[in-house]
Amino acid sequence: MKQKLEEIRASAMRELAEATGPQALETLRVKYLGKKGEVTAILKQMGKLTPEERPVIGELANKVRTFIEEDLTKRAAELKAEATKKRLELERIDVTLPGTHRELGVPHPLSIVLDEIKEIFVGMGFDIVEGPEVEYDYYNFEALNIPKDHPARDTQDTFYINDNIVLRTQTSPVQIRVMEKQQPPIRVISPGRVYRSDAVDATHSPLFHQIEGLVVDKGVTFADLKGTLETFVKRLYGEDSVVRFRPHHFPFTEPSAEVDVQCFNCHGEGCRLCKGEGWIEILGCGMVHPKVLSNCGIDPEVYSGFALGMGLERVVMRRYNIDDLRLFYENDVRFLKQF
Ligand code: 2NL
Repeated sequence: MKQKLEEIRASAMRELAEATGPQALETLRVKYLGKKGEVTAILKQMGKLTPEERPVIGELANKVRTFIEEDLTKRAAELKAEATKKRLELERIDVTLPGTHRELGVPHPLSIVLDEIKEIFVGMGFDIVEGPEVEYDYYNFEALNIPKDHPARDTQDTFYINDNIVLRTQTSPVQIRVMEKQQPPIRVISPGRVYRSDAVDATHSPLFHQIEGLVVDKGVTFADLKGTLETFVKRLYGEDSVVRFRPHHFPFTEPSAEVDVQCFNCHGEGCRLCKGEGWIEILGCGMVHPKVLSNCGIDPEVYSGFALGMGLERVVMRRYNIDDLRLFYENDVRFLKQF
């Protein structure tokens, strides 16, 4: 019996060393220590032994059981450590590898400058309004005092949807709609897409962007127009900018003017940038024509106002020294990434 116990101990040791997982360990535990296990079988046969043999074999059997129990625990810990090591090996990452780079977009140059322009006008108390790009002939021309025979109305210059409906050629119709709905005081700018039937080249596109502004209240004068626009130009081009108002004609304003800023490159001397002029035209403006006010239900005897309009593309081209308008619409990332 003593020899049998020694054999059990030896084979348990061998088999435990070969066990490869918790399932195998459990099987071995049952095989040796379970109710029908080999060590248990020995203990059950103790009755057959002489009183002298019993304590000796009993002690040995208990030792063997303890030994196997300890071995099971030890082997379980070993297997767990091995598994952890294997998993760590599998999950190993090389922190020195370059990361996967996510490309981040940037605002379009037209958006950058438009945001700046909006910010300046909002800072002076203007609201931003938007309106339809497909517009009635009435709002785009008639209400703005643009006569039926005006060249702007020519189908050569304007996209007609039908006799009454056009793609807006300026954002003024948005402001006409504001005046129709709302009595003064009015202080709004209307940025947006506008359309003209032009062939595409470096300086023309059938779609471009305009920003118009409108102020109507009691006692608004040309001095308010000059002050507001001078402030605007200085905020946009720098406080040391020199501004000039030059008489002009628009059907919807009277008197009207164009605003030039002195060339920042040659300071008025004349250079390539300003084409020898010394000045660069940036916007058109004027006092809202009384007929336009009355068209919208605003009494020109009580109220007066000024309006302005500018092309966004031209401002952006000058800002970034871009010589071809088509770059704005082609969405070539090599161009767009630079801003
Ligand atoms: C230019 C000139 C201008 C306006 C737009 C306007 C709007 C209303 C009433 C009166 Cl609702 N006028 N707009 C006035 C003067 C000039 O635009 O050169 N734009 C690119």
